[in-house]
Amino acid sequence: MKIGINCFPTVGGSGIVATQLAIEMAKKGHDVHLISYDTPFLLRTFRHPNITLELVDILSYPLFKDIGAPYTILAASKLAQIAKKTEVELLHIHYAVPVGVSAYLAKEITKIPFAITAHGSDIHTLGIDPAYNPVLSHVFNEADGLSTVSNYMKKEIQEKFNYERELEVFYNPIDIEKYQKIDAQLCDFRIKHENNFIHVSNFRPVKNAPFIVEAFADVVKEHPDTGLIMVGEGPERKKCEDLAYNLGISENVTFQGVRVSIAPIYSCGAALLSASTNESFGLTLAESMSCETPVIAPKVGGIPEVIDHEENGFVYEFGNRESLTKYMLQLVTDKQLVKKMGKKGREKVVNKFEAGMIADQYIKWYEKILD
Ligand code: GMT
Repeated sequence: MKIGINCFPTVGGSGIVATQLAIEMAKKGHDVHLISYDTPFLLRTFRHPNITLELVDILSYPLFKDIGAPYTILAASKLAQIAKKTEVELLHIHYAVPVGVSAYLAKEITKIPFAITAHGSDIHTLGIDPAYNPVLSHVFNEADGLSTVSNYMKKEIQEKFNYERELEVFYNPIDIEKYQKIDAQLCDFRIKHENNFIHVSNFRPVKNAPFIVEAFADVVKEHPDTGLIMVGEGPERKKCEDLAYNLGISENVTFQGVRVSIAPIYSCGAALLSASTNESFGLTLAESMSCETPVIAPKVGGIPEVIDHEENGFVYEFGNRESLTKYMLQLVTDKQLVKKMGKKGREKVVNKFEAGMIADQYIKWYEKILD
């Protein structure tokens, strides 16, 4: 097959999922044209002859200084060019805003079919807003295929977009070779504390990261030799740093910035913590589970589809700090439980989220669309 896959190049989940899919397809012998405005994060450390990188030209103009370059048009032109110049049979757009609209335009120009995978905030934050909803509803109904990443998201789309056609659910693909437990002794990462909790995010307000720092401070009161390792970069990172300082736990909290290799960090955790206000799936939860580290996350969005409560982690009521700290303390004091839940988590990832298997599901979907 020859597929054009469009995504954001940043460390965000939709870009990672799209690039992982491109990698799996390339390994299976398919040709992928990966389209973005910069080299996607995973492609910086991976090369494959079956993957061609297609860059959207960002042509700006002084008149656009307040609104930014009209990316929808620029991407549409690129998609139309790819449709004309290459033998790509289908365009697959990851994250509906704004390139879903570009693909719709490219089809108007070239007749190339397109499919969209909605990932999260393109639906539950932007998509439901009247500023985006009418255009997205139209585009979804005109698309040749629409998929999303959890049953929660499927319901959201059906309810909020007047969408009654077929809607597939494909969970996030996890590279189970890359994400596997690494012996703490072999970690390229110096562990300062006896027990560690991990948080991995882009520190956007939706991740609610300061809540994690507050809950962690409660745990430190009882177990001073506990660390919190915060990975990633984003708007609320500094707020977390200041909060850690004000709560007198700066020594316990380390900020690692964006990391290419995080399996060693997941591997040294008693648990990965999430406090998100919404999460369509929760890619980092599944990555952590793949490394045999249990997860503690709120009962929002698609998270209950990823975590089986008390099996491979804990799900707490959103905003309930007492409940979060209770589960953290339980794991700090029970290493056997960490191990048991970790094994169950890995099992779930291997059976439900393994990247090659998820890629096969996408490929079947492409075949159905093109049939
Ligand atoms: O939707 C977003 O906020 C951004 C998106 C991204 O591009 O980073 O993340 C979403 O897509 C991931 C991959 O499908 C999911 O694992 C994340 O749960 C989801 N984020 C949210 O729903 C907040």
